[in-house]
Amino acid sequence: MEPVQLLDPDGELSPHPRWPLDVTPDLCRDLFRRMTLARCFDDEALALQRQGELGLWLQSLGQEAAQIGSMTALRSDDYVFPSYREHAAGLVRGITPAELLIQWRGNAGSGWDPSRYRFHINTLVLAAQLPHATGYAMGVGRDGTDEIVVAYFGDGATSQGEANEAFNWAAAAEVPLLFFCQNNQWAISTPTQTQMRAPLHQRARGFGLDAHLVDGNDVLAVHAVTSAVAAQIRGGGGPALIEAVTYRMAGHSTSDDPGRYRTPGELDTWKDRDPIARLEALMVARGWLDDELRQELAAEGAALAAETRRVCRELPLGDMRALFGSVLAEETVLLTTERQQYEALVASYID
Ligand SMILES: Cc1ncc(C[n+]2csc(CCOP(=O)(O)OP(=O)(O)O)c2C)c(N)n1
Ligand SMILES: [Mg+2]
Repeated sequence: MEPVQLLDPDGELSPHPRWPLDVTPDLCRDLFRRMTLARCFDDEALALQRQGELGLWLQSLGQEAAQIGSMTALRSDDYVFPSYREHAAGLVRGITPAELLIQWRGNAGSGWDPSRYRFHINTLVLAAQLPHATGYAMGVGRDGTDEIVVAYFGDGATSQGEANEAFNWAAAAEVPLLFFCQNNQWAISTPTQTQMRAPLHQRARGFGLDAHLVDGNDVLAVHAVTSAVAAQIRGGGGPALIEAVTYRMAGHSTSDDPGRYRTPGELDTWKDRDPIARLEALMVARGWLDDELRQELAAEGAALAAETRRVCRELPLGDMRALFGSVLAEETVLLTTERQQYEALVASYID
């Protein structure tokens, strides 16, 4: 099965009979702006980590189309469960740079109020958000509203039992849930092809999910497919899964060196399929991207980067002692020892 594609890597647009999309200058400009700004933010966060201002960063580089094409196809009250790489998706909901960064600076367990943005906190335990999302969607279904629930996860996460339990449970209970997999070809250093024998969209059908394969680096295809599938779920059509074929253009995290396992030339192949360059090629060919818009975007990107730097350095310190009391109802002997060691360490600081 070929992934749905509207825009080829050279920016050539071909309408798709099954997935119609009104490709207007405004839609393209909006998607291009969001993807460009998301990349500016991601670049700045990477620089901050390298300067010691963040403990860790997981880049969304290369996955902007998958995240932004899908998020912009949702309604603002649809509830989203991210994993941990969905910064571009979070920006679509208006989550601020400070809120997106604070967890990675180690100053808080999570950064934002999920109910305010209808965007759940990050889940770092792979696939744990999928049964959560299924249970949440079950509640939404029983409330009788027409909002839908969307859960983002990676290719590697689908090897977890919880992912497969959630697929089955969601299908059996017919909940209003869209599973959105960003298949970025890698789970740290494990390539997708050693992770599974049957492609995910095929496996999903075995669970009774309506499943689709889309070119995740084609923002227009992602937007068209997600819009149609979201409408189908909203109309009572039951849960569905979208597998977006994309590529993690950076390391897994800032602690990873992809040079140790990635084949030479692989990155170059995917650079030729860059989601932003592809939309840019279309817009240039149609006369939808002029110098004025480029300058406007460059200024907006520089301002976002400056704001990101400023707020990062000003993030308030969290009280890390809370970590010792927030998991177990009663403190164990081991936890007491560790808390006392931590308090002694903090007391030993000169400043
Ligand atoms: C249950 C669990 N096992 C292992 C890990 C360690 N781990 C963190 S990310 C990751 C790879 C995940 O790959 P994928 O789901 O494809 O997402 P990606 O990072 O590529 O976006 C692993 C193994 C974890 N966080 N949780
Ligand atoms: Mg992956």
